[in-house]
Amino acid sequence: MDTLTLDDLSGLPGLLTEEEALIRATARAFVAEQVLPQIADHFERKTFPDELVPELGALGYLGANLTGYGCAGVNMVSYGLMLQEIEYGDSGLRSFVSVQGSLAMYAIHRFGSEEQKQAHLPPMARGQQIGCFGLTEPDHGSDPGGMRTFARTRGNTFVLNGTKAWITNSPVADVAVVWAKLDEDSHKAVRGFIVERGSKGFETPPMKSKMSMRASHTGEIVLSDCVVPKESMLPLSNGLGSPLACLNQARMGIAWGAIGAAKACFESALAYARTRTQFGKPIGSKQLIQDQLVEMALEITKADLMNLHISRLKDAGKVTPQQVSMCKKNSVAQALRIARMARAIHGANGISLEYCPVRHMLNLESVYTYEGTNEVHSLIIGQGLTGFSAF
Ligand code: TGC
Ligand code: FAD
Repeated sequence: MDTLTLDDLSGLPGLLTEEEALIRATARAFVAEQVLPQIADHFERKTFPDELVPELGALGYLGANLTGYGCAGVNMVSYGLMLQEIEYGDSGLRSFVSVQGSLAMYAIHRFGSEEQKQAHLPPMARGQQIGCFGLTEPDHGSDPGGMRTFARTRGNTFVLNGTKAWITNSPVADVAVVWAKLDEDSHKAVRGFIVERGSKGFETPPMKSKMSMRASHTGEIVLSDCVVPKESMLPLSNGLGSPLACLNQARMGIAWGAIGAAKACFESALAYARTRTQFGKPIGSKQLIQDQLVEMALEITKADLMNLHISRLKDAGKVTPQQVSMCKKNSVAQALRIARMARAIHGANGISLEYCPVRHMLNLESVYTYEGTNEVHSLIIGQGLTGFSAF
């Protein structure tokens, strides 16, 4: 008999414009041809497919929802759809695209001078300059306002001191957007700085022993009397709200992306359940397995429709940070649940990299924590509902 797909259940294709559908199909083909055949091997060897970066640029995926400076200028829905397809491949590759576009490029686009935009955005859009975004510190993750990275004025320069930890792309970044407190400022307001590789006192050692996001470069940014020109400061950045505004962009993309990983896990579990036989019948004919598959499909459908709705609001300039938190929290928590269920449906084979669920499951543990942990997003929404800050 004919079987239903996730798209049949959600009706998502009927809610997309022709351009959005084309962007989705192109990203799907790119991932099928260039990512899926090699990604498990990269994950196992703890390497990143660096050769795909120029291709990501050529396809217009880097800073895709920014306008001008060689960026594609697509809407949030199109950007979300492309991130979903990319994370169907691997969360590490989607992280690369998110950090490059939604964090490093967005920060320069929104808070930078015209000279900074001209110098960095076109090569970053082409994938010829790699960026990273340094907000988290070893002792300040959920609470970035407590950061201990400082910028001190010295003549025509700033001298930066501090350490950022768990920074995606930092080991290979040509430019780092670093958030630091301005020492001379009585309020010690947080400002953004563009630090170029090669600056004296700038080091980016990789994080060791990662069991998640293995196909992704993750490192520290160590600033030891790092001297940068005065023009390195992002002139329009002012206060913690500046990096948090960048997070709004990235979090919405992550909400779409995580459901891409969930879809890959669901499809793998469905295919396995239809062919794996136990007690003389396919396990997919068993009620308990069907119940799990239905649960996965339901959560994927709900997340897709919520992400689409909130992204349409974002495209209309009407979204709130709490709505973005809802999407990030829901998508990632459900994707992680789905990955675990899919892993279990594969039995012992589920712990092998031959099947995708265990790789996605391990990656999603990072996604659950970064860009605001699951709990931080509860507190953001909870504050909105009650009026009380419970951080
Ligand atoms: P709070 O006093 O609430 O806010 C400080 C200022 O910021 C404003 N603000 C926002 N502005 C824009 N968008 C938002 N979402 C905003 N949230 C707050 C706020 O209005 C205020 O402005 P002003 O003018 O009054 O000063 O700050 P708080 O210190 O109490 O902290 C609030 C909290 C906990 C919500 C925030 O710090 C937070 O979101 N913590 C989580 C940290 C986080 O998400 N880090 C992510 C690092 S980057 C990353 O993980 C990249 S991984 C990417 C990848 O590989 O894909
Ligand atoms: P903590 O803040 O120490 O939290 C520990 C636990 O306490 C969590 O469960 C948290 O939910 C809980 N908790 C904290 N505060 C509260 C509270 N008030 N009430 C209740 N519970 C609370 N950062 C960047 O700046 N740039 C990057 O590119 C980047 N990439 C990353 C890539 C990876 C693979 C990973 C794993 C992380 C990355 N991060 C990045 C860091 C990430 O944003 C932080 O890990 C995250 O913000 C959480 O901070 P933390 O790890 O210090 O945890």
